Amino acid sequence: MFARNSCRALVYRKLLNELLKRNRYLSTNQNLAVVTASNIVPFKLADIGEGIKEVEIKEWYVKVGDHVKQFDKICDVQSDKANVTITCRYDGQVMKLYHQINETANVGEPLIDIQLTQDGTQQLHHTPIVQDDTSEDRSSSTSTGFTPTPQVLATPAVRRLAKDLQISLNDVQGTGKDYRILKEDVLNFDKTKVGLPSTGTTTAPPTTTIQTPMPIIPPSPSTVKQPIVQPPTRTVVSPTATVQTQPAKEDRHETIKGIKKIMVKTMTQANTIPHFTYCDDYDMTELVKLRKKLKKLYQQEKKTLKLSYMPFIIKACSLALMEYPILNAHVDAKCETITYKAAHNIGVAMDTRDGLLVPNIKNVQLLSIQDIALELTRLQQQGYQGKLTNEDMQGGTFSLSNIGAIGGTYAVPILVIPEVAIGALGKISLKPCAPENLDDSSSSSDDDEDSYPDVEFRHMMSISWSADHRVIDGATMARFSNKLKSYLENPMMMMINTK
Ligand code: CO6
Repeated sequence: MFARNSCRALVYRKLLNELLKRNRYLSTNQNLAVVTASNIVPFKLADIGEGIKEVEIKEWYVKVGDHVKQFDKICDVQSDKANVTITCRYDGQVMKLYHQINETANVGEPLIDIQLTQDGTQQLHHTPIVQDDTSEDRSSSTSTGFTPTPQVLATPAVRRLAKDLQISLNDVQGTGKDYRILKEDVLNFDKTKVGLPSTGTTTAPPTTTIQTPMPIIPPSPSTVKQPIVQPPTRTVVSPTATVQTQPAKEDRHETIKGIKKIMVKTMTQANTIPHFTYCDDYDMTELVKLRKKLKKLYQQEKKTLKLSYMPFIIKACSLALMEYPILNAHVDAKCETITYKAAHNIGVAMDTRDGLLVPNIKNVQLLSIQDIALELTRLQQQGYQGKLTNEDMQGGTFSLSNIGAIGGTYAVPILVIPEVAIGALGKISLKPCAPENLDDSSSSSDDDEDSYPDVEFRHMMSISWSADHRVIDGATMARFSNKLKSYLENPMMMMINTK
């Protein structure tokens, strides 16, 4: 018990340190110096990491004259890697917005001016961050700074809403900065709650209440229970596909910006790397049967888990990468060093509201297929809502693109540098195939058509690999692909090898 408490204390201390680091710009005297006589402080865009220097303003949640409190949403910005919601650090009144929608804001420069309330000034002087506790009274937590207990970040209004809806905030996954719970998180949770069966097992809250970014506490291995989440509703899919129903009357010019601009840069860069593509066909029939059975079992147990083929394929890749670590590597810009990555952070190309993004599932080598399914669903939901975070996007080590979810058979995927390999999955479809393992006596001669074996219909999937040919050779890619194929064609082998 004592050991568990001290372990918890360690985790909380790490968490608090991280929060302090993230908010360091607030605790410096620099900010105090800019408070004017009229109590107006410029609220600057903080460093959001990854060397991001500028962002685009996507949405304002405030206007001049609005009264704001700490943790209120200020605006959504689109960075190089993902969308980020910027939240307020002060209590006060908005005096000025520095940018229009779609304008570029620079890191370190003001987003808005806020006239601080008396309390706000005190907060600026005494407390770098406020962590809301579960009570409505915030002053108790501000006076002493941090309380080393797991806390949920949410504004009083959100807490009130949760209370009205009889929802425990500990059960809600926050999508705001530092996993703060926003109003829509509570509303979405409420909808999900209605859709979930009422049995205790499926609605069980997460065993940990710490809302923390992944790098501090990596995704939980299978020993940690996670709630069964609702799959995203397919009505919101195809975020980027615009269906043109009327012929256009004239040409239209569009500035390439945001994620599209990033795509121009990353794809052009990646395409300078000499790469080859290697394709093969996998027989997915056994996996199709297994998934069908598992889906039925989940249904019988009234559990809702979105179990597509991807979690199996992602896990199988990780198992195969154990034997071919060179494919889970990074190469530096000058191609002088190969770094064999310990974590299997498998990226999944996603067709999101904002375009093509590749968030990754962290530490797949430690996750069960169910863990992967849950994390993929979370990323997919975040992607559809335009809410993938930098954490979701950073640190990928190997990637997959399931273009077959939309259609198609073959594709030549482009590397996600500094990764060295990426696979594009085609559509799994029934195809006539010659039966395997024919013994010699039944094999046909070319001129004896009658002795051709009967064809069988099998669920086939084509896979196209691209690899960095500076460090990967075709034989390695082929051997890796064969290994992966053996797992997917005999999913039982996968189970045996899963730790
Ligand atoms: N074959 C057959 N059926 C499939 C496939 C394939 N390949 N993929 C998905 N599905 C099924 C899946 O099993 C679900 O079926 P049910 O469970 O029976 O409902 C259904 O289709 C919907 O799957 P969903 O797409 O929701 O989930 P999945 O986990 O398979 O994929 C995703 C998640 C995020 C990868 C996907 O939604 C997505 O965004 N795919 C598009 C990725 C993309 O745009 N890639 C292109 C990048 S550019 O690579 C590139 C080289 C160029 C072309």
